Amino acid sequence: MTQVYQGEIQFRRFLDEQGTPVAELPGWARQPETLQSYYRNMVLARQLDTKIIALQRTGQMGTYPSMLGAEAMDAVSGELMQQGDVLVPYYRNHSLQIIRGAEILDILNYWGGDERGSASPGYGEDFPNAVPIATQSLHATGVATAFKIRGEKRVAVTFCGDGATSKGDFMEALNLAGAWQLPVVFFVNNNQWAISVPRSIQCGAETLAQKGLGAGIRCEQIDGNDVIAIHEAMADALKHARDGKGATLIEAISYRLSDHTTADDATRYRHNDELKAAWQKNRLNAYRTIWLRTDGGTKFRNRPG
Ligand SMILES: Cc1ncc(C[n+]2csc(CCOP(=O)(O)OP(=O)(O)O)c2C)c(N)n1
Ligand SMILES: [Mg+2]
Repeated sequence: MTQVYQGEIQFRRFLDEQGTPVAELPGWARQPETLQSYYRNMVLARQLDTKIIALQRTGQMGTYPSMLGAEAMDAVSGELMQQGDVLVPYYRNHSLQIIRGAEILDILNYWGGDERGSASPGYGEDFPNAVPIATQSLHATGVATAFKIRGEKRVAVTFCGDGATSKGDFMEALNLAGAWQLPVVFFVNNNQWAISVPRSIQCGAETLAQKGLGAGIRCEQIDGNDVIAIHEAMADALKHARDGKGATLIEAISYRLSDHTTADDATRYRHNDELKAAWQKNRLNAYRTIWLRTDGGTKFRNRPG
């Protein structure tokens, strides 16, 4: 027999759990400005999340999906996407929507049950939240098809969860993106749970990233808590799409540190030990220690250590 194809998936990571470099850092990561903007975005996301959950618990807000543990992906993606790009979000991208121009009030309105929260001018051409799982993957390919036909150097960026990658819509979207070389980035927040279904039993593949291999598109796995890895992966994916080379699938390994939504109680189906271990991997505190030094983060050594 002749081997006709062999694929591999790379995992990108620059910082360990304490925020110490484990690989050569890119040049930009030695300047404090970009890192500080990521840190600021993450802190704002966490504060808003805490506030909204408090509002929900006191009867002033509807059912709400927390961003806890997903802050880094939004923080970086929101800075790297251009204004003319189109975000096709899922229901855990509130912070990304705010970075791209939505008002906090829009987010509060939407999750408070007022659909006008999806219609404010702050969203520009970005799409409203998709609560039906994985439908937005196909919408993003539609947007990317329009960009391609018009010859515009714009990119559609869409997010979904690990569970969404089990749906036909997601696989169809990947297939079309590969067949037509569409300028789209599929960003999968693999937070290990689809409500009460763990990642381990929802898909037989070793990685979710490798679903891109079958569609003929670029794909990689990254540490979803590592802002530098997210930056590098997203910047490469956006450039690839803008250069007319087609789509990328990024699988970011994270953990849903919250209940699925405020209507859920995760203590009924997952062990506390797992949650505790996941908190150790969340770097927000490690980033704070590094970036709040007076030198603004320049103490990062540009070598593994
Ligand atoms: C088409 C469809 N089926 C079922 C649901 C119910 N549902 C809401 S969230 C969810 C799990 C999604 O998990 P995942 O894709 O991993 O995203 P996460 O919530 O973990 O970020 C399901 C099944 C839905 N919203 N839409
Ligand atoms: Mg999930």
